[in-house]
Amino acid sequence: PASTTELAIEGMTCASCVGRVEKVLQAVPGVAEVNVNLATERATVRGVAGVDALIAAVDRAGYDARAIE
Ligand code: 9UX
Repeated sequence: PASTTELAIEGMTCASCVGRVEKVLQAVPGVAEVNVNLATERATVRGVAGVDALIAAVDRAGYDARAIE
C-alpha cells in the first residue's frame, strides 16, 4: 500500500544538494512524490518504495538518511 515515509537527511548544505536528493529519491521504483526540505533536513516520500531502498539511494548520492517517525 502507498504510504508516506519521513527521512532525516544529513549533509545537505545548499539548494543543489536538495535537488540531488530529490532526484535520486524520485528514481527509486515505487516513489510517487518527493519533497525535500533543506531547513528541516527532512525528506517526505510518498509511494510504495521500501524505506531501505530510499535510504540506500540517498546514501549512494553521498548523504546520510535515517527513517524518522
Ligand atoms: Mo553545493 Mo550542496 O557544492 O553539496 S551541492 S553544498
